Amino acid sequence: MEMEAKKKVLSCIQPSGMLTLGNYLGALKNWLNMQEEFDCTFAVADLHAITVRQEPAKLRQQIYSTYALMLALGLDPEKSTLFIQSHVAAHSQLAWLLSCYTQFGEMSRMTQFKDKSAKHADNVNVGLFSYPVLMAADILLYKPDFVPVGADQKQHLEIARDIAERFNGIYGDVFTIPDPYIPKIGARVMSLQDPTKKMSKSDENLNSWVAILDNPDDIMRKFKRAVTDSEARVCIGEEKHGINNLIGIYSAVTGKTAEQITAEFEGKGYGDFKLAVGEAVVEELRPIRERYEAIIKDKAALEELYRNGAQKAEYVARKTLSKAMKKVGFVL
Ligand code: ATP
Ligand code: LTN
Repeated sequence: MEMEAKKKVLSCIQPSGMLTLGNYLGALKNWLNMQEEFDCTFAVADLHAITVRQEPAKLRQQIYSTYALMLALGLDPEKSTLFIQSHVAAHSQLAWLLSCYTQFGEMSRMTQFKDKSAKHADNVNVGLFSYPVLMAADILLYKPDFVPVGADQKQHLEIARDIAERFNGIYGDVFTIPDPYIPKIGARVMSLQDPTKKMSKSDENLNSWVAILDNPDDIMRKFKRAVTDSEARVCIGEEKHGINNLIGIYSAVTGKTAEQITAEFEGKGYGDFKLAVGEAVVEELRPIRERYEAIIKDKAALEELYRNGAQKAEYVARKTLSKAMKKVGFVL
């Protein structure tokens, strides 16, 4: 019997600071789960990171660190293609092409642009505006079937699909139309201090987010201080944003359902529950942090891996870019 080709997956993550438990549960953990079943390509989206001003030395450090974290997580360069976005020029090249097939009006509706331009009012640059076009290029170059992301990226993925459909509508079958892959649990991890807001590494309140690389003491402290409510019953409730979030985190880490969690903590207080969530998170993240510390020390090995990864990615990306350019009428 002929082996069916594996379906393809692509995703990227920005090296824009310490990655959080939200990034982990919303995106990275799924990448790992998909690695065996799919043909996966994952990148550090460094080009996206400069849509907000970055300090050069810090950006460089974060690119290394994000790549090392992908390895520490268990992503395997033998099985998946792991690379750094700016190393494959086709991303910027296709982004330019696609920007000429994207309307100003549709970009203006992107909620992330509205949020980020309000937050960085002194630097509302054109890159921040056209960011979803570059993201569409990242995706379409690799013809993925699925793109695993957190819920906040859904709108960007829809635009990528619209752009691809428009382009295919004019020129024939160039791009695959990708489907989002958003986890049922963990797609939207909320701030521990204001659980109506998404957990974000750019939040100034350091108790509001847990970094994947935080040490166990810090993780426990942050969970102990997590905002809850006055009802003192561990169950999902419409107004129980803090507890809902902690149940979501505990469920994503342990695989238990909300009902099982409610049963487990029947008759116990929030104090016990917070400790249990903290401990589960500490144990989930411990091996990642330990592997990370070993990997980040060996820059030469890292460099070899990301160079090989870029070569593999380049091969695929070039083919798609050439096809798109030919269709448009460029002389190759
Ligand atoms: P910022 O918080 O600074 O706005 P970000 O963390 O949203 O940045 P990325 O680092 O690019 O931006 O996000 C990488 C992935 O993590 C995306 O797929 C995103 O959907 C997911 N993600 C980010 N925050 C959360 C969260 N709180 N819950 C679930 N998924 C998240
Ligand atoms: N915009 C995404 C990061 C990102 C991405 C991508 C995700 C850049 N390119 C391609 C999926 C596919 C973010 O901010 N989370």
